[in-house]
Amino acid sequence: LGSYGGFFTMTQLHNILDQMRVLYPNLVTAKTSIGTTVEGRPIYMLKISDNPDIDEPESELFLNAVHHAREPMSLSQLIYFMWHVLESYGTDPEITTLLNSTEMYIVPMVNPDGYQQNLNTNPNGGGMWRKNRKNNGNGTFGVDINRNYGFQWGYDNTGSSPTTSSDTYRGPSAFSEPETQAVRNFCNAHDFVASMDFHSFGNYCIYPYGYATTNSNPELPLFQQMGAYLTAENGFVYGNAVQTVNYTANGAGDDWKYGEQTTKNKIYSFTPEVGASTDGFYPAQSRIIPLCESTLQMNRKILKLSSKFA
Ligand code: 0X9
Ligand code: ZN
Repeated sequence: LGSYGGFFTMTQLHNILDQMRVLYPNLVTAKTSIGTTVEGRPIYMLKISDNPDIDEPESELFLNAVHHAREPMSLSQLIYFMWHVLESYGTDPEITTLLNSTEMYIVPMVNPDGYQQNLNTNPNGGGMWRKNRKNNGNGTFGVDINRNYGFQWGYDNTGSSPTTSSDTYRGPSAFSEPETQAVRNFCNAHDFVASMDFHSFGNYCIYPYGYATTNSNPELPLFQQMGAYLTAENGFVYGNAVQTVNYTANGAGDDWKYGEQTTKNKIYSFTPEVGASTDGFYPAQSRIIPLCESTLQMNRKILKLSSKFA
């Protein structure tokens, strides 16, 4: 547990990522930056696999967290899962086989500027900043980077806001933000078959599309099957984004990962919302480990699922 109400400070996160490499140099790369934020922070990525420093012809999985600054539980459970995988290699036959046959790419914190903003204002947790820290030039700050992706961006002018002060401000144009550009470029440079973008809260596991009430996902039955499989242990409510959370959202990362890349390498993308509604954005310290446990089997399963795709 970290010292930010039980969550990780930025320094603690960086130390953990470095420590993973020190302890498991044969399973994890050193942290590398995939882009630089508005305020100049690196967006770190680690790869976990056997022979991590070599690009092997294996199925690729992409996991990321903290698009939204006030959702630190999404980070904690991802770090927990990373340790689990690293510690299990060589003793747990399933994890061993999976790491031998897949490559996991992990961006634990897409929005470090927003996260640091909450750390600055509420050093014991509780800060409610959501967006990045773009200076909108009119006295307001922040773009919701989960409304800034270039798939049906701004669709119908609902499900994201053109108003700069809004918590769901979509930005001046699709991919206007360095954080979404970094994720886009990273995905385009890889061949991911599946992805999870962790958020909180609600104990959901949702999938595309979220931009419109009329769902045009051509593979809904397959997603339904995968959703049932992924959530069999934790009982998260799974389903299409709009029906599950009951609002439309356009320019979200999950829609882009699946929709925009259908002609190239379609990514089966999921958005888990970690934590019960009673947990809120900053669960009590005693809840952090149980919530990390709540996603463990689901996270193992997305790894297993990605190994099934060539
Ligand atoms: O609204 C969001 O960005 C996510 N929920 S949150 O409370 N963490 O902000 C859900 C996004 C789900 N995906 C789509 N609607 N496409
Ligand atoms: Zn979120």
